[in-house]
Amino acid sequence: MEFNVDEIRKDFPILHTKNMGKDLIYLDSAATSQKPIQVINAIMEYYKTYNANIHRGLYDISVKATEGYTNSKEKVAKFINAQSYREILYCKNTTEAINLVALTWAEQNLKEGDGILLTQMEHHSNIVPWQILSKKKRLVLEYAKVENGVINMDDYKKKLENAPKLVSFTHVSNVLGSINNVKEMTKLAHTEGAMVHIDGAQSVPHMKVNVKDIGCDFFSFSSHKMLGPAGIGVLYGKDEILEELEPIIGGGDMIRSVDFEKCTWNELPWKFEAGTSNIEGGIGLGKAIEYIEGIGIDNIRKHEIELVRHAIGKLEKVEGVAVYGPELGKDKIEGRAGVISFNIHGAHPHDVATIFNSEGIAIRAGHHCAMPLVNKVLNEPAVARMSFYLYTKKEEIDKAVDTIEKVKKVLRIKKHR
Ligand code: 7TS
Repeated sequence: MEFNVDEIRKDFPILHTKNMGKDLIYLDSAATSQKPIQVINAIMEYYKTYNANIHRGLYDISVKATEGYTNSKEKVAKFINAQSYREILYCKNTTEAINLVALTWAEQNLKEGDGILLTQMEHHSNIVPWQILSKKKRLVLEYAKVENGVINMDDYKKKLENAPKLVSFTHVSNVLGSINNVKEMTKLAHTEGAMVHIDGAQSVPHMKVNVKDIGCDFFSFSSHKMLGPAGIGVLYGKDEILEELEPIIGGGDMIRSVDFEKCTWNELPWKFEAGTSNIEGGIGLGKAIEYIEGIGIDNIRKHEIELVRHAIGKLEKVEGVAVYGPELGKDKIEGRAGVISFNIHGAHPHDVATIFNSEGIAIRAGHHCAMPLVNKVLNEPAVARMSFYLYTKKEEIDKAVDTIEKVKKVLRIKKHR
């Protein structure tokens, strides 16, 4: 199918609304994506016509709801090339998915003195659960260095020599936009005998991800960043690993049988999903994947590469603007996702975002839940960030770049030397 951004935008009602009386320009898709009408309608249809609990009804609408929920797991499995939907655990979001790895596999397998290797570009959700666990079990946390916007692979290899038991890293940085070579990183970690978890919150929505090809043991992502509803996220885990793990939340649906003294677990993936599930979330996520597949994930990636090329080309010409991330240059664009963090010399990013808002433009400013990266590696208190998706237009980026001049004027920033 021909990729046509104007046609795509017709599916997103919010893109036709106003912000501060101006046409909304939404450049914060790394925080959360907008939702197409197909997803909104799928959720509405569920509530209007077949709302029922799943896995328990013998009546038609419950069977239909169960099918909708289970089918969505099959779609997720196919989308990331998992073996089967047994490997797809639903939870709240990427954060909860990572915590689930910490509270199950890591809790059940690590002991005092064991190491966990992360990188300096992680989101807090891939730092804090490990810090909590490390404190409890006296583990050793290390971070592979980030330099010039990318992971220093020599440092990564050196830290792997300390034989960490688990390595957990992001696929795409939500601040730098860098795309990590996760297949190579996984291979290296496995060679040293480590388990591998990958945070795919910023990759799965934007590029083809094949967990089997990558070879990782666990992989996490969120529905709300990939056109689906909030409140549902995915933890992929290899069947044989999940099979061995003990569940941590007990209750209805996750058991096969319960007696007064003991119980037995349900089969995967239900062993990890106690209680009534986020049914509308599953159905909405299934529809979001259908939508992405209709457009083609590779077409989305191509569109975003063009947007980044366009944005970098424009930003490079603006005086007094620092762009963070992997080295620039035309041949390097493909190593970047549609995330561009920047600062305007002499302007606090919060002022930048406020002035952008007055022009109808939504961007994010702050530490982007990656304080160690922003404060210690980039050495900034905060950065402003534009992020793109399939519905972003070059004209919107032009408007954003033009607004930088307005920021300079409003804040009376003198010519930068
Ligand atoms: N990992 C990465 C790389 C992320 O970018 C985010 C969210 C998360 C994990 C957590 O996802 P959640 O769905 O559990 O919240 N990132 C951002 C962001 O960049 N701006 O707002 C949320």
